[in-house]
Formats: sequence, C-alpha cells, structure tokens
Amino acid sequence: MAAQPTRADKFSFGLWTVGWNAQDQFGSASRPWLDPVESVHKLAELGAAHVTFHDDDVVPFGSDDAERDKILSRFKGALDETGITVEMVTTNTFSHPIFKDGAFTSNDRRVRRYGLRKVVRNVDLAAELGADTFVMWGGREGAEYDSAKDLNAAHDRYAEGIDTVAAYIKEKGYGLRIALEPKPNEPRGDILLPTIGHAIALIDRLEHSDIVGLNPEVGHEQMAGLNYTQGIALALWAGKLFHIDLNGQKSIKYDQDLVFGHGDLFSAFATVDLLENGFPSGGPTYDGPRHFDYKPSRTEDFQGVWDSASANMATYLLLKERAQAFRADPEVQAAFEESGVLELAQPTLAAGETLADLLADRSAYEDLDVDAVAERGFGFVRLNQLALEHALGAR
Ligand code: GLT
Ligand code: MN
Ligand code: MN
Repeated sequence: MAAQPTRADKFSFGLWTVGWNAQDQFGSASRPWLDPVESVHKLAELGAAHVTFHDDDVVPFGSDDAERDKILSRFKGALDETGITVEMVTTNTFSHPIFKDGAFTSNDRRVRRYGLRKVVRNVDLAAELGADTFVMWGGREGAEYDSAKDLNAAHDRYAEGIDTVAAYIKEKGYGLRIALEPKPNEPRGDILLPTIGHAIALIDRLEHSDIVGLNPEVGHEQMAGLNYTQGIALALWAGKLFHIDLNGQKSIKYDQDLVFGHGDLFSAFATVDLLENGFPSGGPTYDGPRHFDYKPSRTEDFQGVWDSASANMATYLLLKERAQAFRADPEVQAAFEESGVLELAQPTLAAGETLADLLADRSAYEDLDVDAVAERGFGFVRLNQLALEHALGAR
C-alpha cells in the first residue's frame, strides 16, 4: 500500500484531467460535465495540494464579463474552503475553430492578434490567483502539409508571441514564468517545437528567455520515441525545468494520457528517482509541483475518475519510496562507483589544465594502452538489475 498523499507532496491536477467528459474522435461523451468546484473539493479530499486549469475549463468560452465574474468568485470560494491553491494556469488556444491553424502562428493575422489578447487576459487571471507558472501548449501551432507554412516566419511569430507575453509579465511585475510544453503531433499533423530540445533552441533566442522555460510531458516525449528522464535532465541542466506534466504512455502512438506509471513503469521509476533524489553527483534539482496531466479512461464512471486520480499519487509515492531505497543501498552506491557514474562528475581537464597541457600529456594519448583501457567492463547491466529489483520492491 502506498502512503497517504499529503499537501507536502505538492500533487497537482489539471481540472481538464478529472473533468474530461471522455468525448473522443470516435464517440460522444461517456461522462457528464463535472463542475470544477466539485473537482477542487474532491481533489482536496484525496490529498492534492494544487489545481491548474485553462481559462475555458472554468469560464466557458464566450461568457460575458458579468458571467465570468460570477463563475470566478464561486471558484475562488472553493479554493478558500479547501486550501487548494492554483499553481499554474494555461490558455485554451486549440478548441475553438478560430484556432484551427494555430494561435501565435496562424497564417491569419487576425487570429494571431485575437490569440494574443486571449492569452494576455489569462495572464492577468493567473497573476490574480497567485500562480507561479503560465503554461503554453501550442497544440495547434503546426501543419499537416509542408507547403502550408512559411516555417521561418512561423518561428518568428512564435517567438514574437512568447516575447510579447513575457514582456507584459515583466511590465506588470507579475511573479509568473512561462513554461512551453512540447508535443510532436496531435492534434496537428506536425507541431512546432515538437520536443524539449527544439523548445530550448527557440527559448535561447528569445529576448525574455530568462522567464521562459519548459513544461515537459512524459507521454509527449515518448510519442517521439524519446527518453523523458533524459529530456528533463537536459532541461534541469539548462535551468529550464519550470514545471512537469506526469502521465503514462505505451510507446510511439497517439497521446494516451494514461495514469502515471501505467505506461513505461521502469522509465517512471527513473523519472521519480531524478525528481526526488537528484543527479547522483548533485547538480540542479526540481522543487516544483508534481503535476499530473492524464485522462481518466473513457471506460470509467466517476468512481473510476477518482480512483485514477488517486492512482497517480499512489504510484508516484510508491516509486518515491523505491527510489529512495535504491539510492540508500550501499550495494548500489558501490555499483555507481564501479560503473564510473560518479567519476563522470570529474572534469576531463584538471583544474587550470589547458588543451595545450593535454596535448603535451603523452600518458593521455601516445603512451596510453588503449587495448587495456578498452577491456574495462562498466557493469551497467548489474546496476540496472539493482534498480529493477528496488523498483519491484525485491530489495
Ligand atoms: C491539453 C494537452 C495537454 C496540455 C494542456 C495544457 S491542454 O489537454 O493535451 O498536454 O498540457 O494546455
Ligand atoms: Mn498528453
Ligand atoms: Mn500536458
């Protein structure tokens, strides 16, 4: 049995996750609309600390100002009653048909201007609610056909949109940071900024890159056949891991949004190990919310919805316990040592040593017995088996 989640675990859920009515490409909704106020109460009861949402998850698209105020004050009431806080807010720039060719990168300038207005309005709400992170998932920023976009201009417009919002955040003095969420495809045939690496390349060229980072989602990287743990490690190394979307995905296929750990479980173990224990030799760590972005399967009734919400947290806590045992095991520490895992933290050149010094060091090259060095076995399989046995609770 997993430990009972507490607020200290910083578990967070998108209201669009438990609130999904399970309408998919092939069938109508299998569950009724779920009142966000009810979700807040229920998630609080289950042990979550935060919620996140799109503007339209709480205030239906097209609501007038009076309606919006009424809905928001009721929603804030639920936050006050439960002590749940809003740590992240995001904008829906993908559901309405106006966004069919994207928001920041639509070929239609009117759409880009409208999209920017919708996002900026939502930034004000995010700041008002005390959120730290403003996520941008550009699910419609892309194309089905290579001839459909001037891709140079598209990247210019994407950067322009992000920088404009970032400048507004700074001008207002809001304590918000923007987190871009990569995804390779779906709903567009190909989405711009398909992976963590692509997003970092764009962020680096922004005027306001200091407040722009990433919100990588497990399944989105795995849809591209990539290693999620390695991806968030790069983001951490670059100082850009602002937020995370945890869920489950089984291999390269449509976005499954399964419960965390219900896809590639062993990879989930490695992710939790990194999030909870950091890199083996230290370095940057992630201290933010453990945010779940999953979908309760269409087969589930409301009992199943809440069971699946709990399952995310339970799985995370189980893996956390296993990962802590893994690191605390002296045999594992010895195996790290033997495998050179800890040696990698040692700079290749000694302190003060120059490349010229290395070139002059005959022991590093001319006199090195390369065949002898090549004989070393790294013992990675044994180390991996130790990890697996800890993950399975066999140690
Ligand atoms: C949408 C998407 C998620 C994003 C959300 C944020 S919306 O549900 O599938 O991955 O995180 O916009
Ligand atoms: Mn997803
Ligand atoms: Mn997501």
